[in-house]
Amino acid sequence: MNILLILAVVFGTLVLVRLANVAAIASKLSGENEEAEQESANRWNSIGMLTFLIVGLITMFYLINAYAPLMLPVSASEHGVAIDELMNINWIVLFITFLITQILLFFFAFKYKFNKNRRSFYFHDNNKLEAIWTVIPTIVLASLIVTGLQEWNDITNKSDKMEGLKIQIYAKQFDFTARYAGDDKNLARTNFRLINDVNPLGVDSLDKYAADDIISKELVMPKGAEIELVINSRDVIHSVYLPHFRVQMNAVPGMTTRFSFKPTMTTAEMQKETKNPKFEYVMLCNKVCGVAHYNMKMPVRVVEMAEYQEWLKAQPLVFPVAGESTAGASTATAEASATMTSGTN
Ligand SMILES: [Cu+2]
Repeated sequence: MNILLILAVVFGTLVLVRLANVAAIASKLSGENEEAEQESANRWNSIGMLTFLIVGLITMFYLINAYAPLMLPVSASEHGVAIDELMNINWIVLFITFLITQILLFFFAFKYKFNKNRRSFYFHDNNKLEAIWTVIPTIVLASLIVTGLQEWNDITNKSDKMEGLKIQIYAKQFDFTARYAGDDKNLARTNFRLINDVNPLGVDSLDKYAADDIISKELVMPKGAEIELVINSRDVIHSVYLPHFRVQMNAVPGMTTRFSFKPTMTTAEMQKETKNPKFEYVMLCNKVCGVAHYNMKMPVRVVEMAEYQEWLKAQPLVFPVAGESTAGASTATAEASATMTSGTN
């Protein structure tokens, strides 16, 4: 259907061009002078400019309206509200500038088409005019950049000194794994040399914080808590992208990146907000990292604190305690699994 439409437009245009050629030849044969012919061409060109402006503007407003439902819903994080505000200010400035320049461009092409009775006005330069169109955009752009940088510093400074709920996001081709710190609130150190089938993140079992670390294939966060994502990659550069929280940070092999934020709406609240009972948050990989990149994602849920505690208790430990499937590991068992791990390496 779309191809048919495109073909119709292409052939339609070709027919019009041929018709115009025929008309030009006909007028030449009938003895009309060249000047009249030029005038007619100018007139049609100027009408074309005006039509393009009007059709273009109508199409633009139509598309903005038609695709509005595909935009992200309100931000589900605290800093996201500020990012959205900044984004909106950018859009307003861009939109006003776009409208003024395009309307003037095409309207002037229509209004000031060649007129043999009009002489053009000549002036060499105008310093005042040049100063205006240099100074105003400079001030506007500089203030946009400065406010953006300030906002970014606020968001990332928090990451440096934050004492939040630490969750490691471990990316590899092609999935994410989350690790929670457990009761001791500290993530045990990891080493890629320790990675094997039973220890996919290479957690160092000799670390005193290792016993209660928990791994999960789903990112569950309590509403209202400061979350500190500790981000690592096993192979290539990935990106941790949580569009609904306005969070994005690269996962870089060989280094740790961080992002701190505070979720402000549970999944249930967002379902109400979007009037979509099937709404789910999602974490996506936002770097083209290989053949299955398109499918690299992780389900995300935000719940109330009590529900989060319940959920956390039910998750498997990185180093499961023999005869037990849930939390409550002791240091002794961590040491036992340490021996196991070093034995397998
Ligand atoms: Cu990826």
